[in-house]
Amino acid sequence: MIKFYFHPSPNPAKVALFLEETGLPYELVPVDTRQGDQHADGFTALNPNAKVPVLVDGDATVFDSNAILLYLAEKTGRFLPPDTPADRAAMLSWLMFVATGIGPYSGQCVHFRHYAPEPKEYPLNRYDFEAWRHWKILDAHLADRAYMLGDDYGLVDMAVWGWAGRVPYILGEHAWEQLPHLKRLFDTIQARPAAQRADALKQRHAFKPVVDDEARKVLFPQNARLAG
Ligand SMILES: N[C@@H](CCC(=O)N[C@@H](CS)C(=O)NCC(=O)O)C(=O)O
Repeated sequence: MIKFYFHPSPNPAKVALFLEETGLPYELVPVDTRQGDQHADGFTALNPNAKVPVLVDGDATVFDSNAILLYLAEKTGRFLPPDTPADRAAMLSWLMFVATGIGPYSGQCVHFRHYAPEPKEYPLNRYDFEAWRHWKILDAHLADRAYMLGDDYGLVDMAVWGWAGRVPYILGEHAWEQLPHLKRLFDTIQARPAAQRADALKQRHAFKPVVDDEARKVLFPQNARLAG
């Protein structure tokens, strides 16, 4: 059976949604990143990048959330666009836009908005600007289509959903007012039973609820050099 290494955070959420949409049987393996589980030898043997999600399917090990989405879509033949060069090009472009733009800039924006010590005006200004710029590109793209690739819900929408749930935390509490098309997509996906089931996975394990000093040490180990 598929093993899904999970923490209730944006990148694993995308994969949780795909698994719940397809009904593929899987075993949930909690990785409490606030307790440092991602640095355990057994886990880094699966993902040398020490981050969730990871999927183990027989002798196949896949890490990086968008790679996992593509792997599962190709395995099941589900949630892929029509097999034409133009449709596949659009799918790859937007999937990689989420992987290399939305995710990393949103993650850094969260870091500087919520976790970094002062002075942070310069990095917050940069990452807030870049995160907004990426989210506004998605919003404009969604102005005249129901889903990321047109009329049909698919794996790119799932990749967007994983991060979209955190938009007010990433960009500020009134951010949705400036992203109406994205909000419409998010609400549409959020209403799906599979999204409710994916959200509920966090209740399957007593994940550490706070980012305290101990959690900061395992999440941001580079900061130890700055202390004292
Ligand atoms: N590019 C990776 C990024 C994965 C990632 O950043 N995962 C976060 C949770 S959303 C994590 O494991 N954080 C713990 C850490 O950085 O130590 C992906 O898309 O899967």
